[in-house]
Amino acid sequence: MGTANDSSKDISVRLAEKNPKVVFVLGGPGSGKGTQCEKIVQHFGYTHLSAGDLLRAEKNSGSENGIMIQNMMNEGKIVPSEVTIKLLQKAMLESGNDKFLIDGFPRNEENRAAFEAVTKIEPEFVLYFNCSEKEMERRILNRNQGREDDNIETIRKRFKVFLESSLPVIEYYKGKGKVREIDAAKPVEEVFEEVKDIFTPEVRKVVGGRGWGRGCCAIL
Ligand code: UP5
Ligand code: MG
Repeated sequence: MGTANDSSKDISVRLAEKNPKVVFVLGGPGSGKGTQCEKIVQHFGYTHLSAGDLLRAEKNSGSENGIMIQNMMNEGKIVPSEVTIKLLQKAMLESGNDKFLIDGFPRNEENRAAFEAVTKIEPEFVLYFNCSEKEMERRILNRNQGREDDNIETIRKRFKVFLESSLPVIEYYKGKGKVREIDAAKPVEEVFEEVKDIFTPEVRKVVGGRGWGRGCCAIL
């Protein structure tokens, strides 16, 4: 008879068979992760998985973890890795796609190590939206989507957790040469211009460009 362990192993094995391509999309609260992911999906055929959205859906489904998730999110705290990783794995398996933008995860060192240990997936790269707290706060307070954690008290806690726990994850990937950093304080379309460059393969940039100029020689 299968145990809980067997079934979590099973999901990891089935996911590994898909050999998914993963990009982690990181940045502070309100830096524009969700906004840019929507645009990447339209242009580059990825599936967008926001860890925060998956947790909110889990909370609303009345699951046994619902109250715990709600309490942690309202305090800006990081939900245990086990819960988030299961939701991400399930969403990846259920999707017909094999290219994923994982938005807002991993948020701390433990998230990162657990995801790697459980799924054996290494991200292709990490997209990091760098933005000032002042601008992020302004955006969140203007958002008006009824998110319970979009109040000034929780926003401050989210910023603190980002600085203390999430930035070290970005530093870790910087050390591996995997971070693609974007100035996210600019208007949405300008940010996306930079994002597009990162997702466009060198060869397509050259062929699709204005001609066979210097860019072409640089890659030959
Ligand atoms: N906007 C976007 N880009 C703009 C631009 N360039 N110029 C001007 N305005 C811009 O954008 C925020 C707002 O700004 C929007 O109104 C947008 O129109 C505007 P959005 O794209 O939503 O930013 P995003 O970075 O996605 O902000 P979000 O608030 O979703 O980020 P968080 O990281 O805070 O939220 P998330 O949903 O990822 O997590 C919420 C909580 O869930 C966490 O605090 C934590 O408690 C929990 N959580 C976990 O525990 N574990 C996880 O793995 C994930 C989440
Ligand atoms: Mg978001």
